[in-house]
Order: sequence, then structure tokens, then C-alpha cells
Amino acid sequence: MDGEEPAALEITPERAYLNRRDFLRRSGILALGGLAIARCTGPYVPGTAPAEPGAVPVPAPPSSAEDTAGDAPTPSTVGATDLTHDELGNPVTTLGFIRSYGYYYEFSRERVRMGENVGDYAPPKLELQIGGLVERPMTLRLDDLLRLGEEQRVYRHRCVECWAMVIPWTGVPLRRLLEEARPTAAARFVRFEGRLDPKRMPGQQPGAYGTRPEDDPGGMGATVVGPYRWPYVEGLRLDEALHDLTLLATGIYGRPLHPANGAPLRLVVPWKYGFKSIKNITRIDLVEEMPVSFWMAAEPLEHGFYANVNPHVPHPRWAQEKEARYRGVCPERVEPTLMFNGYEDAVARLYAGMDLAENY
Ligand SMILES: Nc1nc2c(c(=O)[nH]1)N[C@H]1C(S)=C(S)[C@@H](COP(=O)(O)O)O[C@H]1N2
Ligand SMILES: [Mo]
Repeated sequence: MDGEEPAALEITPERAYLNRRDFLRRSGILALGGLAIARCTGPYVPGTAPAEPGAVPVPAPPSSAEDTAGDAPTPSTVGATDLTHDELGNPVTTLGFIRSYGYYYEFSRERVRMGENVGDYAPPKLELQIGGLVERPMTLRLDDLLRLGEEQRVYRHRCVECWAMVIPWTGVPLRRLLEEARPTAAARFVRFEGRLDPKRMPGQQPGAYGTRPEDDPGGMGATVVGPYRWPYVEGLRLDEALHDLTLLATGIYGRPLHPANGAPLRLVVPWKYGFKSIKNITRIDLVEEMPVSFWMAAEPLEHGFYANVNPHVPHPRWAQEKEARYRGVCPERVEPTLMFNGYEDAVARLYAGMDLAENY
């Protein structure tokens, strides 16, 4: 299916996690209050990441890799739980389910077949370009990024289509990268671009999804397939991008990020609907104008730039008051959706005075 041993679909998340003693040992897990955030205080031990077909190996940063000073978490992110639950007590979703169920339009429009349709796709190694309105444009490999300080964060994931998971990520806060690149005074937004690789991504090929190939013009650095303009693009306001919760994810369950979940690098913005969390990022640009995202271009009436999880602002096709939370293949139960996906204390200040129905 997706390279994972079949048993992983059955095992409980607790077992999957707690059995990985090597992982827990190498990550001095500190308890911080309020949100499920743990920092890796020690360096990675080389060679402890499990080898899996199709997975990108996590290289070991040099032993000097410590948390960079001067970025103490904001009070709202100081808080504590173990890594099997989020800070509200919701158990994490199984690894097998996280890898098989979801969206990745480059490969599939069916969420139940996402992992299957990504198949044995092996993404190239990370060569992340940072450019636009920055003092220091740069290209980073995965080990360059991890040197900025990897953390573990258990986040709720809420798709705009009302399904939800709880995912134990590892990754680097985007803010650390932006501090390295130094946005200029003119920078107001961050634009993220996904991978364009029609040869290996069937959703990017003319004629995909029942469109007529002759109606799908390519060229000009972008490929248009029906309503979709590739590559996938997302954007954040600069202050959202600098928020402590905004993560560049490199792994899940302490393992390298699986191709189905957006390897080698994907964004995670836990207070926004899932489509903001772009997979397989190839470049990040600081820009002056609000970027037009993939979904704003494809279905403008249904998807806005902000996409904050909000039970009071219905989507044209889905009321957003409730969600089905999945722990494994069977949905656990239907639960009320929380304002900003439960991260209201941490992020509401970003939108003070803003009409959230208008800015959906
Ligand atoms: N490049 C890319 N990123 C993407 C998507 C996509 O189709 N392509 N889908 C988004 C949507 S709609 C969701 S809900 C999440 C799903 O992430 P998951 O499959 O890891 O749960 O990825 C988001 N990121
Ligand atoms: Mo989604």
C-alpha cells in the first residue's frame, strides 16, 4: 500500500510510539504547559531513524544542534502533555491511518485512496529555496533546516470537509527559518510553492480528473488541469508565518515524513483548515501582495485566503460546527469544532477587530 508494514494499520498509537524507545531517548522531552509541544533538547543520534522504502532519511545534525536561543515560546505555547495525546486529551491518530487517508491532489482526489495513489512515489531530496523580499536568499537541504532546531508537536488537524485527526509532528518552526533569511521591511506575506513534476504526479497531467487534454494548456511555468493550476500554492500573512505554532514538518511519530504526508517538507498551520498546510514544498518567497492560493484560484467562492477553522462561519457546502475525529480506520465520534481549532488563546490576537465571516 504505502510501504508501511501492514500491521501498522492495526497497532494502537500508544504502542507504536512507546515502543520507539530510541526515539524517546534521543529527544529529551520537556513538559511545557498549554499546548502539546515538546522540544528536542539534545542532538539526534545518527542512524536511529528507521530505514523505510521511499522515505527520506533524517540526517543527523551536528552535535552542537541545540535550540537556538532567543526564541522562547510565547506564554500561550508553554504547556504540557505526553506525545500520545493532544493537550485537550484527544488521543493521536494511528500512523497507518495518517499515511493512507487524506488529500494530495497531485496524486488523487479521493481521500480514502490517498496513500494508495501516492504509491511508491519517492520525492527528491529537499532543496528548499528561500527568496523574494529577504536580505539573505538561500537554498537549504534537510540537514541545514534541522540544524535550526527540530521540535515535536501534537496538533489537531481539521480538513475543511469536516474530518479531523490528531497528528504528532516533528519539525522546525517556520519563524526560525525566516529569522535566518531576514525579511525586508517591504515583506508582508509568505508564499509557499509545491512541487511541479507532471511526469511523476498524475494529477498534474493534462487530461487528469476527467478533463480533456486539449482543454488543459501547459506552459508558462505552470500546468493548468481543469480548474487546477499547478504547482500547489499557499500563503500566510507574515505575522501568521512568524507565529510559534506554524511549523515546517519533517516527520510524524518521530519518523521521517512519509511521501503521502508531503515529504520531504510540508507546512502545518494547526488553527487553519488542512488545505493551508501545503505538502512537498519546494520554495518559500517573501512577498508584498497577498498570494493567490491553489484553492482560491480553483474554487474562489469556497476557499478564502485566511481559512481559519471557525464553527460559526459555514462553508457553502459544509456547516462547520462539527467534525468527525479519526483515531484509526473507524471514525471515533462526531465532536463540536472549536474556534481556531482549539488554538484560540494562542492566535485570536492575530485577528483582533477583523470580520472573520468576510475574511474566510
Ligand atoms: N501539495 C498539496 N498539499 C496539500 C494538499 C494537496 O492536495 N496538495 N491537500 C491539503 C488538504 S485539503 C489537506 S486536508 C491536507 C491533508 O494532509 P494529510 O494527508 O497529511 O492529512 O493536506 C493539504 N496539503
Ligand atoms: Mo482538506
